[in-house]
Amino acid sequence: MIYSSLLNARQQGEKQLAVLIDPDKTNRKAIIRLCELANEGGVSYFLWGGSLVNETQAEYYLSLLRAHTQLPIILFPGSIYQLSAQADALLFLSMISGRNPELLIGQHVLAAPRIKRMQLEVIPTGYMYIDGGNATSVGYMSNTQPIPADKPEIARATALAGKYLGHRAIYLDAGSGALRPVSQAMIKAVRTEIDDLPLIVGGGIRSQEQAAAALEAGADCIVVGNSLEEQPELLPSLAAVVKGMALQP
Ligand code: 1GP
Repeated sequence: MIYSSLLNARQQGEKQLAVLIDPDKTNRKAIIRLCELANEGGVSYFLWGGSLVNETQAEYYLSLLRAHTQLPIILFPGSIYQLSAQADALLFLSMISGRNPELLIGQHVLAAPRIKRMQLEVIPTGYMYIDGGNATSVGYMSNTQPIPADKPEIARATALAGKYLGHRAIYLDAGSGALRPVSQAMIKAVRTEIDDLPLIVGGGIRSQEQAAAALEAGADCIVVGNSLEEQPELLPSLAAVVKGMALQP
């Protein structure tokens, strides 16, 4: 079970790296190359999802991923068209930073019977969009405003509400291609409120320093997409940072 592996890693002080494959931005060759690099070690999961992907593309790219890696695949869906039984688990995202009812409950009602039929492992996740200094697809597509980057107290209260609502994980996301990743102050503020819930952080992480900063502040799992799409060869160095952080007391 994927959720147990997130929890176990947290309990054992291990940090994790997830590679995001966004089918809107990638191609066959790039996916195969990322799989080769990820299979060498240091990657815990593939996250899979995008803004515009339809069902046909979803199945095609998931089969491709399945054929080239044994690593767990977690759906990070941008819409109900991105559900697939080929994945191992689903982040059942409720966009708790926003006030769009469709992304708090509406789409979930449409998705739930399909998810049940697919027998996917469901991980209820409080998803929080944090301002990363630029307009991103998530902001535009979700029709929501991000939490301002200099308001950790709002992020903190939102994460606490997410925990009380029963979410099993919190995802702080500056959005794919963010100019600035989520700050350490924001990550620390959220970490203090959510006890042992796994904290996933992504958006705009491009360097070893940024990866280390997020993990040091309290992220359990970082998600990297854009920078690996541009430069897949960065993967081993990012994986080394994640592994190194786990070894620290
Ligand atoms: C976006 O958190 C992910 O939802 C990853 O962001 O593509 O900027 O790495 P990047």
